[in-house]
Amino acid sequence: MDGLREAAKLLAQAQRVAVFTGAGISAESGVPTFRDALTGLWERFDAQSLATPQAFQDDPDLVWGWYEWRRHRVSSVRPNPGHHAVAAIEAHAPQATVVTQNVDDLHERAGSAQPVHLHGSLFAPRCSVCAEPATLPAPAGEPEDGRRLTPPACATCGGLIRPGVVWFGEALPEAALEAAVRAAAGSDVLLTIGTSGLVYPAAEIPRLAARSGAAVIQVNPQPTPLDPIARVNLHGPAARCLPELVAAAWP
Ligand code: BV8
Ligand code: ZN
Repeated sequence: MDGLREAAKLLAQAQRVAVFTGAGISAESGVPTFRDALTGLWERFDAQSLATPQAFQDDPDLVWGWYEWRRHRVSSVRPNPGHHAVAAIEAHAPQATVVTQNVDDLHERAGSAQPVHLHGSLFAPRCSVCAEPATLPAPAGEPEDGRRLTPPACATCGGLIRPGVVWFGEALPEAALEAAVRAAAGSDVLLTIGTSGLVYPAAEIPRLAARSGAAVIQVNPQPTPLDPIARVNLHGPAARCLPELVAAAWP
């Protein structure tokens, strides 16, 4: 049976579905994936060194400028058919949980009710000193790629506002990680979509699902370290494969 038919059969029969997404699901909306996020000025920097507390401490204007550029980019694009297909899975499956590594809001804007954000969000800035949530001005004109921007000051304590994302070396939000582990361990099917499966502990999620007996279906144009644990590998772009999968599972 070809991959799509087998995946559709698994999905249609599943009672509890976990959907695990990475930057690849937002690629066709025009959001650069993590590894090629560094377009323009950012080519000189390695994302993994910019997405750290140290980088923010050393040069808050550079880091804040990068995140504000990314937030404006996300606000200026739209969810793609891949995001909408994930919302359709949530509507059809008896029980479904969306867990994302992405810090964009495209799942929400496509209709997913409460995606679990393992790595936080571009839209939840907070004070780097007292952790007070901060409100951000609606994106004005997109800061041109790579402009430095001075982070606003916290209204409560005057500390620097930081992006509400999880940086390398920072712990994931406990509640989010727990919800993701519960969803993976309890799933019959886990769909892993558009992730290189390289960053931990998030990358444990699909592996945990497989260990717990779930059938893992991977959607990615490239091979990844998750290939061996996938029951089905759909080698194609999410914006094409996911709508095809939903149409085949629930004709
Ligand atoms: C932590 C937010 C400890 C910020 C991100 C073992 C255990 C625990 C930790 C570690 C460990 N080993 C190493 C570590 C440290 C580190 C880590 O994993 N390093 C890696 C590089 C080895 N982990 C951490 O630091 C984590 N913290 O462990 O803290 C701790 C514990 C207690 C107390 C204190 C400390 C925190 C990691 C979180 C980092 N933050 N994002 C921001 O966005 O700026 S990570 C970021 O990169 C993403 O969120 C994502 O998780 C990760 C990888 O990105 P992907 O989403 O996979 O995207 P990528 O670009 O890599 O790939 C895109 C894929 O899409 C590709 O496969 C491509 O083929 C595919 N694709 C392209 N187009 C399409 C497509 N697919 C479908 N359709 C398409 N059209
Ligand atoms: Zn503060």
